[in-house]
Amino acid sequence: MSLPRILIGAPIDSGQRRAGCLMGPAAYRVAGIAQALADLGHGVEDRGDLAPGPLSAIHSPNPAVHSLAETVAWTRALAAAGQAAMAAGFPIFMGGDHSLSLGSVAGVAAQAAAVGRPLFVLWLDAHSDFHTPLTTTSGNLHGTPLAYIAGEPGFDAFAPFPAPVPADRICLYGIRSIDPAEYATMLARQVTVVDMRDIDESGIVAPLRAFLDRVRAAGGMLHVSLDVDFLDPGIAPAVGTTVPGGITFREAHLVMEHLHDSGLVTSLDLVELNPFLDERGRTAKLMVDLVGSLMGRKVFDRPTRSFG
Ligand code: HAR
Ligand code: MN
Ligand code: MN
Ligand code: MN
Repeated sequence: MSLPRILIGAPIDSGQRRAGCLMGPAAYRVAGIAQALADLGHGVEDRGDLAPGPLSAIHSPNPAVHSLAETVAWTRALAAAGQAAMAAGFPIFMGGDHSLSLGSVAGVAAQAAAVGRPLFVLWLDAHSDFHTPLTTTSGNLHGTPLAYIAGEPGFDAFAPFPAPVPADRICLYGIRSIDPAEYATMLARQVTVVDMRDIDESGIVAPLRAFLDRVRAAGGMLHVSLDVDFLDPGIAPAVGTTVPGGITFREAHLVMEHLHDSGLVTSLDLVELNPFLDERGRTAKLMVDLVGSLMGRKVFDRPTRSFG
């Protein structure tokens, strides 16, 4: 039997300004995420929804930043729950906006360090989320988690990231919106960025396969962070920050199938779903279907088909 799939609800929406992401965990449950995993033969444990701890009075030197204390409190709660879940199985963090990953990946990274294995991060997103609290102009902390994960300075209000992930273990995929400050940092650090032009020119599989080969060669664990806006808005309208020209239905399932067959994925974030913006639950259902493909659903399995 595979590791139990551990569902962790994180109704966090302090990382941006549009209300609704806090309904995300409920929408995933209504869309049948637990049953979908059980149908694929996985044990499932739903640990319910987390809550942030008490808030402390903290302020950012950058006046644009909002809801810092809430986001710090959520990060602490998520890191603790994430590390515990990682020690017990395969955590699936159901957000919540993308500031969730400040905490989920902190917990996952702490546990990877505890077992002495290198952690890799695959960021499936329209956006690069590589701001720091000092460089963000929107003040929305959902645009910052990758910089925290990479160990960039500027996160003084947060606990130090437990085991920063070196740039060469981070791959951004599906990117089509980068702010100038993020661009400068990512260029300097040599993070792998697979943007939509790369995908149009190479196809959806080749750059993914190259990254997965690196994870495998290093004996790594792989955290996948799936932002709803990775997908094209035409198939996934329930997100506050849509960017045109996204990943198609077929490309998205193919990514998930390759991730499954690689056997490398050890934890997953589902972020930015805003059910208030959805159309009859179609985005929530699509996300659950994609989780199904990532967790082993096949249309037609045959031993000669090789992925990864
Ligand atoms: N870069 C922009 C900002 O910092 C947009 C960030 C939007 N992020 C997300 N997650 N929706 O990817 O405000
Ligand atoms: Mn809000
Ligand atoms: Mn994001
Ligand atoms: Mn995004």
